[in-house]
Amino acid sequence: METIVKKPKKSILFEVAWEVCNQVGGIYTVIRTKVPAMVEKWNEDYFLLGPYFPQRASSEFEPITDLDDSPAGRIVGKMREMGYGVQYGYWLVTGKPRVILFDIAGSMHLLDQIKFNLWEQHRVSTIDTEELVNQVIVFGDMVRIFLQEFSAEYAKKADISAQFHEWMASSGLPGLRRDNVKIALTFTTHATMLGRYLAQNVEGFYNKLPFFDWEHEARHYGIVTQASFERQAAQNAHVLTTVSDVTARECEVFLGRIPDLVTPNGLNVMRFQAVHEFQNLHLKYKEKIHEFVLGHFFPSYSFDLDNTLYFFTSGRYEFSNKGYDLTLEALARLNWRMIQSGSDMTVVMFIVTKQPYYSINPDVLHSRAVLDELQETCTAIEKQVGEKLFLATASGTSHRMPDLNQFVDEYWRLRLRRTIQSWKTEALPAFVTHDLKQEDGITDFCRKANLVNNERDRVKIVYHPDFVSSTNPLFGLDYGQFVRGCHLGVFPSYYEPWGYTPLECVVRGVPTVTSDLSGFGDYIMQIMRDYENRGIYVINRKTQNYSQAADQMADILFKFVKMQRRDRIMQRNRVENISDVFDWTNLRSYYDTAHDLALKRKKP
Ligand code: G6P
Ligand code: 1S3
Repeated sequence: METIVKKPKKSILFEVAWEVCNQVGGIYTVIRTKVPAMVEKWNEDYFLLGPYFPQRASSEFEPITDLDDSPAGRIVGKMREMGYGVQYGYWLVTGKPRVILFDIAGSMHLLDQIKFNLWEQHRVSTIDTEELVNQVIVFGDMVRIFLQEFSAEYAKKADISAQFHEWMASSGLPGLRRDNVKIALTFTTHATMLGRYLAQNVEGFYNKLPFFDWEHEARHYGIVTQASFERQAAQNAHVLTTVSDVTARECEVFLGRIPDLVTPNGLNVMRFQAVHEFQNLHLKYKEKIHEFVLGHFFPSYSFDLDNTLYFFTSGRYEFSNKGYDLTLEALARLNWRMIQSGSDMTVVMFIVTKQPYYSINPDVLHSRAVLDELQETCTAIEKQVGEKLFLATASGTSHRMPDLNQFVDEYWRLRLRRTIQSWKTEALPAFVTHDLKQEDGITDFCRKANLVNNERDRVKIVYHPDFVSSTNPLFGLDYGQFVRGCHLGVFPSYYEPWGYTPLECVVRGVPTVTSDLSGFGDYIMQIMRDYENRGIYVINRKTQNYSQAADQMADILFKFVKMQRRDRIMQRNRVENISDVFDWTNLRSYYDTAHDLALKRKKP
C-alpha cells in the first residue's frame, strides 16, 4: 500500500512596527538590528510591515516595481485594486528584508469609518484624538486588512505568524482575533503608556504600582485611546511579551495580563578579529575628543589631558526618567571628593540630549576656530623652521646649534602672536555648548550646585543639547565613534523598560553605569555575578532612596577615577567580552519561543 507523506507546512512571519523604515526611537534599533538573525532563520518567508512616509523611506527603501507572483506580491496587488496605497520592496539595511509599507495619507478619508468600527466592535473611544493617533488608527486598519487577505488565501498552505511591536502597530490586532483570522498573534510591548506618564509624575511610582486604576489614570492623562489600544492588543494576542521583568510588572497592572515571556533586546554585534583593534579605536577617537576639550577649556585654563577621563550620558530629554538628576547629583559629590582628596585627575562629563536651541554658542564655535588657526600656524612654522634649519646645517654655514628664531619670518611671528591674543580669555568655559531657548533641569542644577567649570573643579560639564553626528562642527565624530572615545557611559535611569545606551557601550568595550530599574540592568543582574568587575555598574534604585543612590554612584565614579590606565584597559577588554551575550543570533531564540507558543495556542 502506498503511504502518503504529508508535506510539512510552510511557515511565514510578518513583523509589524511603526518604526519599520521610520526611525523614531528604540524600537527602530530592535527591529533593524534583529533583521540579519531573522532572515537567517526565515529567509524569503519573513516580511516587515510599516507605515509609508515617502521622505523618510526615500533613503532606506527600494521598491520592487514589478509585483512578483509571490503570495505577498499578490496581496499587495489586491490591496491596490481595493484602492489602498501599498508599497512593496526592500529595506536597505543589513539583511535586506522584504517590506510592505502602507500609505496612510492616501487612506485618511476612511478614518471616521474605522473609528466607528473600533467603537462598535471593541468599545475603544477615539474622540478628538491627535494627528499621530489618527495615523496609527489608519495604519493599524491597513495592516489588519492585509493580514486578513493573506490568511484567506494562504492559511491552508502555511502556518502564518504575526509579531506586533507596541500599541502604535497594533490597533488592528483585536479585529484579527475577533474575526478569527488564522494567524498566530504575538504582541510585544516596549513600555507601557501609563508607566511612562506615571513614573515621571508620581513620586514613589514603584511602591504605588500595584494600586493604580488604569482607566482612571488614562483619563487623567488624556491617553484613553492609546492605553486602550495597548490593553486590547495585550489581551487579544495569543502571546504577550515585553522586554524586561521590570516592564512585565507594569503589564500586569496596566494591561491586565502577565506576559507569557520576556524577550530581551540585542544588537547585531560585529566584533573585531584582533582584540586590540577596539582599543586602538578608543585611543583614536579619544584624541578627537581631546581636540574639542583643548579648544573649549584651554583658552580659560589648562589641565593635564593625559590624566583626563571622559564620561557621558545620552538619550531623550526625560530629566528624571533617564536619571539625569541622579547623575548630576553624583557628579557634584564626586567633584567635592576629588577636590578634598587633591586628585590630579580631571573628569569631563558630556551630557548629550535634544533640547530646543537657537544655535551653537558663538564663543564655543570661536574657540574651536581659533584652535584650528593655532594648529595651522604652528604647522606652518614647524615646516618653515625645518626647511631652513636643514639648509643651514647642510650648507655648513654654522658649526654650532643655530638660533631657531631666525628661521621664522615676520609674517608667521605676527600671525602667531595675534592668534595667541585671541585665544586666551578671562571667562569660564561655557558649560552649555548651545544657546538654549530656555533653561532646563540640567542648567538649573549646574547653576545651583555651582558646577559651572570653575578652574578648581575637578569635574567639568559639557552639556550638548543636540545629538552627536559626524557633521557636528564641535566633535566631528558620529555617535558610535564618540562613545568609543569616552571612558564611561552613565545611565542610572529611573524608568527604562530596556535601555540600549549602556548596551551600546558594552559592545564597543566601554564600561557603563546602569540601574536595577532599567531592563538592561535587571537582566545583567540575573545572568551574571561579576558584572561590576566586568565594567557594568548597577545602581540600586529599587531599595535605596535618592540620596543613598547618589552616594553609591559617587563611590563608584570615584573608584573609577582612581583606577590606573592598565586597569582601565583590562576592564575594557572584559566588558567587550560580554558582547556576544547580546547578539541577536543568541537572543532571537526568545522570539522563536514566543512564535512557537502563539502557533500552538492558535490551533483549535
Ligand atoms: C587603548 C590603547 C592604548 C592607550 C589606552 C589609553 O587601550 O590601545 O595604547 O594607552 O587606550 O587608555 P585610557 O583609558 O587612558 O584612555
Ligand atoms: C522603548 O523606547 P524608549 O526609549 O521610549 O523601547 C526601547 C526598545 O525596546 C527600550 O530600550 C526603551 O527602554 C523603551 O523606552
